[in-house]
Amino acid sequence: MGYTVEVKDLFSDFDELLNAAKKAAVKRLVVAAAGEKEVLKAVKLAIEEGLVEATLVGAVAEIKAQAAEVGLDLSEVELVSSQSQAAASKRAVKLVSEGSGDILMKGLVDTSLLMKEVLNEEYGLRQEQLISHIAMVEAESLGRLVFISDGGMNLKPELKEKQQIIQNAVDVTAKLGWDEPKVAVLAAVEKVNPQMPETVEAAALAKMAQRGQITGALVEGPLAIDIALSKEAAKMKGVEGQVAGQADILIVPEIVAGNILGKSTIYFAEARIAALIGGTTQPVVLTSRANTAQIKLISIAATVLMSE
Ligand code: COD
Repeated sequence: MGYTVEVKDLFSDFDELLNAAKKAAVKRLVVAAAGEKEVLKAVKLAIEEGLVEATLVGAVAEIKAQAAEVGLDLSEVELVSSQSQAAASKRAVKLVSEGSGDILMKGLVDTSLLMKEVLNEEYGLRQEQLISHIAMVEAESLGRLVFISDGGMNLKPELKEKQQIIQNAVDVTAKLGWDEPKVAVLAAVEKVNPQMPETVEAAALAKMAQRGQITGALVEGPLAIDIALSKEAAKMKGVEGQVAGQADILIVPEIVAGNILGKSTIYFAEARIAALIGGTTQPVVLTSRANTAQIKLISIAATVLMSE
């Protein structure tokens, strides 16, 4: 029951992405520390939409109590007992790495705790490469989805790590149907200025992409965010190129910039953000406690498409 995403502009918003995921084969979602209402509401929605079957790992009595409150029928759901957040994270990661699940989802557990399990050398979901956080932003003002990386995992990545952060984002968007995404490596200006080291790195990354050290994408930088997103701004500043004004992926210099950028889109522009992890052997849904069930559902939908 294969499903192939056909056109790049298929997902101009989250509803389109969700509709595409509904046509994909059903996946098994394993939730680490699942005893939380919004998480269980999202699982309920994902089951109802035909996206997933679920394995819920955590304190079973708590899961049952919360499930009853949100009306999640547990008769078709697998429950795995683990008392602590740490034990639930480990068990959930192991289930996915052993092939008893297709997608890992973060429940009521700290990101760092779950990520340490994901990174575990013995049973984690890591490959050789760096793993990274990718935020998927739906902003009505832009009329398209834009990805931001890495505003959630790698604290102060160096050049080599940024190369992998870009490649992970490109690989994730490729799985979602982007043919040759346009990547803007962000800085405050477009000219290389040795006093702004991120401009030097951005230029190096663009050159690395030209030389085949990053594949499957058009990479340009340094670009300020207005130039990356707005054709008018790019025109006014006389910045040409295939990425200016049309970036699909924004690469930020470090976690603080990415975190502030991502959260700003929500509070200044009423954007919706879903989060994923790139570079792992299996897709990981990384949601924040502030996310509604609907947004958690969108993250699940994206990972369902990624596992096709
Ligand atoms: N990709 C691959 N391997 C990694 C990565 C990575 N991103 N980070 C660490 N490793 C490997 C290291 O090479 C090492 O082998 C092992 O994992 C442990 O490395 P440490 O000790 O440097 O890493 P940790 O365990 O201290 O931290 C890794 C975290 C992902 C937990 C850490 O980077 C973190 O807490 N990031 C921020 C997460 C967060 O709070 N996000 C929320 C923001 S909204």
